[in-house]
Amino acid sequence: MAAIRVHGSTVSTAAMRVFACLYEKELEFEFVQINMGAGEHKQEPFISLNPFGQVPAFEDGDLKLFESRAITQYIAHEYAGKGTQLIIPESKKMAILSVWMEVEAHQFDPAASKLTWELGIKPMFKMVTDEAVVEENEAKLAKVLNIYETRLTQYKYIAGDCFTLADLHHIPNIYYLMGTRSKKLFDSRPHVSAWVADIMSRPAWLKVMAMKH
Ligand SMILES: N[C@@H](CCC(=O)N[C@@H](CS)C(=O)NCC(=O)O)C(=O)O
Repeated sequence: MAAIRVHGSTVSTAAMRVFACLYEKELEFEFVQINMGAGEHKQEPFISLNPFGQVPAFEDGDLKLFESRAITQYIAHEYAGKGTQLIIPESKKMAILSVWMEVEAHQFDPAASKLTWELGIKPMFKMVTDEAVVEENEAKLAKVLNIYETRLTQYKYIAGDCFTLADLHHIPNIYYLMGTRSKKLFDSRPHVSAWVADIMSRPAWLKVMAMKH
């Protein structure tokens, strides 16, 4: 049995965030598929791993975690010597990286997740898209991306000159949105568009994509 286990679904943006991190760090792991359609994430044994009943849940030996961004930060610290360096071992630079991880979680993700749901996931399950929600959240996301466009004229990546967790955390929602009409919000901003092309072509992300087939 592998020491690292991820319980989740390859449809879940939060689970994909963890898979991308594990592949960047070149770590082996076991994927335990949770059948969300059957509600397995709301029942035992899953809710012993995450009482909030959301995927992913994570185990590394005795350590049990949930919340995808807490999991990626654990992996990046615990396995600092392996694979891609996703954090910065200098406190001021790390503080800036933390700022942009918070920006992703509290500015980018709320709007991006709603658009992923309305335009990416709902059509997959033949559910009807709520146009008012799309309009409201495209406007919110556009404002966030204006700030990213300015930031990315100064730096190649969102937290500085290197690819870090702050970039990685964005990838799953951007993956869904690039297959929807919200793609235009990224394409119309040249520096955002170049950043998207760069982070979406990382070999670790291509391995996450391969898990879906
Ligand atoms: N903040 C959590 C969010 C987890 C989350 O929303 N997971 C979704 C799938 S992406 C889920 O399990 N949804 C089912 C539900 O909430 O019932 C994280 O980053 O891990």
